[in-house]
Amino acid sequence: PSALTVRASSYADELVKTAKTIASPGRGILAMDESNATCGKRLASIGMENTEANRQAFRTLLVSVPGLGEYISGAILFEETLYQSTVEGKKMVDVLVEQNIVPGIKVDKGLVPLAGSNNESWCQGLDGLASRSAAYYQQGARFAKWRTVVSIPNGPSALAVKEAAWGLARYAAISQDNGLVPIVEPEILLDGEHNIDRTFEVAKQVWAEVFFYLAQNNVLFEGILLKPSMVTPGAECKEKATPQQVADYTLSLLRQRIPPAVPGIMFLSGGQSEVEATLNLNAMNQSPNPWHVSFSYARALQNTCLKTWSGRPENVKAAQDALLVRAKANSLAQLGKYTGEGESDEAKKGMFVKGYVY
Ligand code: 5MM
Repeated sequence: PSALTVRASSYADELVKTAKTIASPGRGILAMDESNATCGKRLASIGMENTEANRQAFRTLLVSVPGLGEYISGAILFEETLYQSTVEGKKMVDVLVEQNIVPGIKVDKGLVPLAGSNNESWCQGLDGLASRSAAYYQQGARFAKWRTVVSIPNGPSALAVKEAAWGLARYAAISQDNGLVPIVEPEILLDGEHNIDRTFEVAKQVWAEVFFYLAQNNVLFEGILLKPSMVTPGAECKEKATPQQVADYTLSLLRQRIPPAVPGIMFLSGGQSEVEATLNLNAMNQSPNPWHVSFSYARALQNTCLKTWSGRPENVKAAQDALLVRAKANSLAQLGKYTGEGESDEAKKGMFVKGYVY
């Protein structure tokens, strides 16, 4: 069918409303959708075993931070957490909704090697996605996330970019058909020695294709959210960029590629330190933007919190305070009012790991 004859998702109004709620002033997304393997790595870093009980304990700590909803509008969950209860026996989803936080769900099935490419990967998960999405909606999820990656040192090959863009577009259409606002996340990995101009070129190519296929798949732009990487030099590039440079390049990319109909741009942190991610976001919000420019961080929100907790019940309160500090700092950065004063050394530590595979 031509774009003009395609029926709109019966959820269209709700999708627009959900996207606007998530992209509301002074708020952003807490990404806490680590798959079991990744969560295991996080727990191992504080000497804990990767058991369901330990994952439940950490996620209970995260969702029940008092006052979190003032700064956090959405939380992305892994499937296990969507169906899980807190240690106290309350549904995690209900705890979030009580705080005015919209529950979301990671729907991709992870990355695998892309045959015929230069050692690149593609993201699986389209088979059965419609029925899974319908079940997640029933369970209380109102938005979804699909993360695929593009590697600069390994190409990116035309094949890898096309596959990433097409996969994101099919996922977005299926999500909207089932009432879930899709977060579109083509992460351009930090790995490499390339400079910021090279990242800018690759990002322009990637976003051009993503929007080409989103349009071909009749995705409602008002009912999606984006999760881009900021435009930075490769992690091993000798020239570092200031927050002002990152903001200039990134906003220039967005202006050239992203229609203003898209309500929210929720950046990933990608291995930046907690403070770096906040400073860069703040720099991007020094003047008005056509979209809500905010955060959807995992490591850059959770790191100090996780280290402070270290698996000890007596540290839960301090760890929750640490998460609130980061959430508030990023909320201020969304409003362009973050000053960077009084940050801890832990929050200034970078988290990039070369060749990191989740
Ligand atoms: C939470 O981490 C997500 C990836 O988890 P798995 O690979 O284990 O499924 C990831 O998509 C994350 O949401 C984004 O990369 C943002 O996280 P960062 O740490 O880059 O802000």
